[in-house]
Amino acid sequence: MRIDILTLFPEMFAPVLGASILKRAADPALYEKAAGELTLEPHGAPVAYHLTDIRAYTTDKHGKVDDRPFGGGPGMVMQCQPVWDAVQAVEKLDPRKARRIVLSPQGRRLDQPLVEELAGQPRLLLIAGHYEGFDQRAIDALEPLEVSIGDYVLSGGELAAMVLTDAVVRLIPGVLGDERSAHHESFSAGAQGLLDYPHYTRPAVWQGRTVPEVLLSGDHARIEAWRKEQARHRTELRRPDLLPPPEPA
Ligand code: 9D3
Repeated sequence: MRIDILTLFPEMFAPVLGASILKRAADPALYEKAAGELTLEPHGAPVAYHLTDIRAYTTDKHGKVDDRPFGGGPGMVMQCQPVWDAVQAVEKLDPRKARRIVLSPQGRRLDQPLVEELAGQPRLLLIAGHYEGFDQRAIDALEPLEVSIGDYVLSGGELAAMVLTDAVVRLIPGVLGDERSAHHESFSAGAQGLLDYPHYTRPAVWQGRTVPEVLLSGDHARIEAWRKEQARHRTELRRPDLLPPPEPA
């Protein structure tokens, strides 16, 4: 998958795309043996990131990309021209049709089903805004999917673009070292399911706190039943909204 990110702050992305799973996903050295079984980008990794500074496309001689809102009010609005021209230029860099996504507080709330749908696309083009947002005519012309990551106020769309990228990239075949990790969660915890059960590791006693006896028993049927019970109990307490609705009487 190719992921294009259009932003006024490309430098915000380097530390996030350059660490851990997101870094590995774009590293061709890790996929030399897997070629043939996986869909790889031209450089030989499952994912290619391409960052674009929207300011590079402004025709304003002072590099301006925003202006005051018509009708008055606080803040600044991102102008149509730089965003539109940046999208046109970037889309030409690859023949694949990009799924255009604008990160916006007005967007569809990101959830695991949407993440899964996006993970199946060959190319995403993420547009992150800053200031009060985009001139509505840019949205109307681009016809993007608008996506929000939740009901709280961020100072821009950049962190939202990184959250979406992280959630999507870990689902792309070949990216997670242990294929069970992503698969497992659709059956137990995670999306549409239950919260996770509690985890423990060594030492067996820490500051006088012990590990539940069942986990040391070696009885895998009992362990599985205990974990299911814990997951259900936690979900009832913390996230009853995730449970299937009770049968009507
Ligand atoms: C007049 C109210 N404005 C400021 C409080 C609205 C506003 C404009 C721009 C609020 C936030 C932002 C910047 N946020 C995003 O671009 C954003 C976002 C978010 O704030 N929350 C959750 N998901 C997202 S996706 C993009």
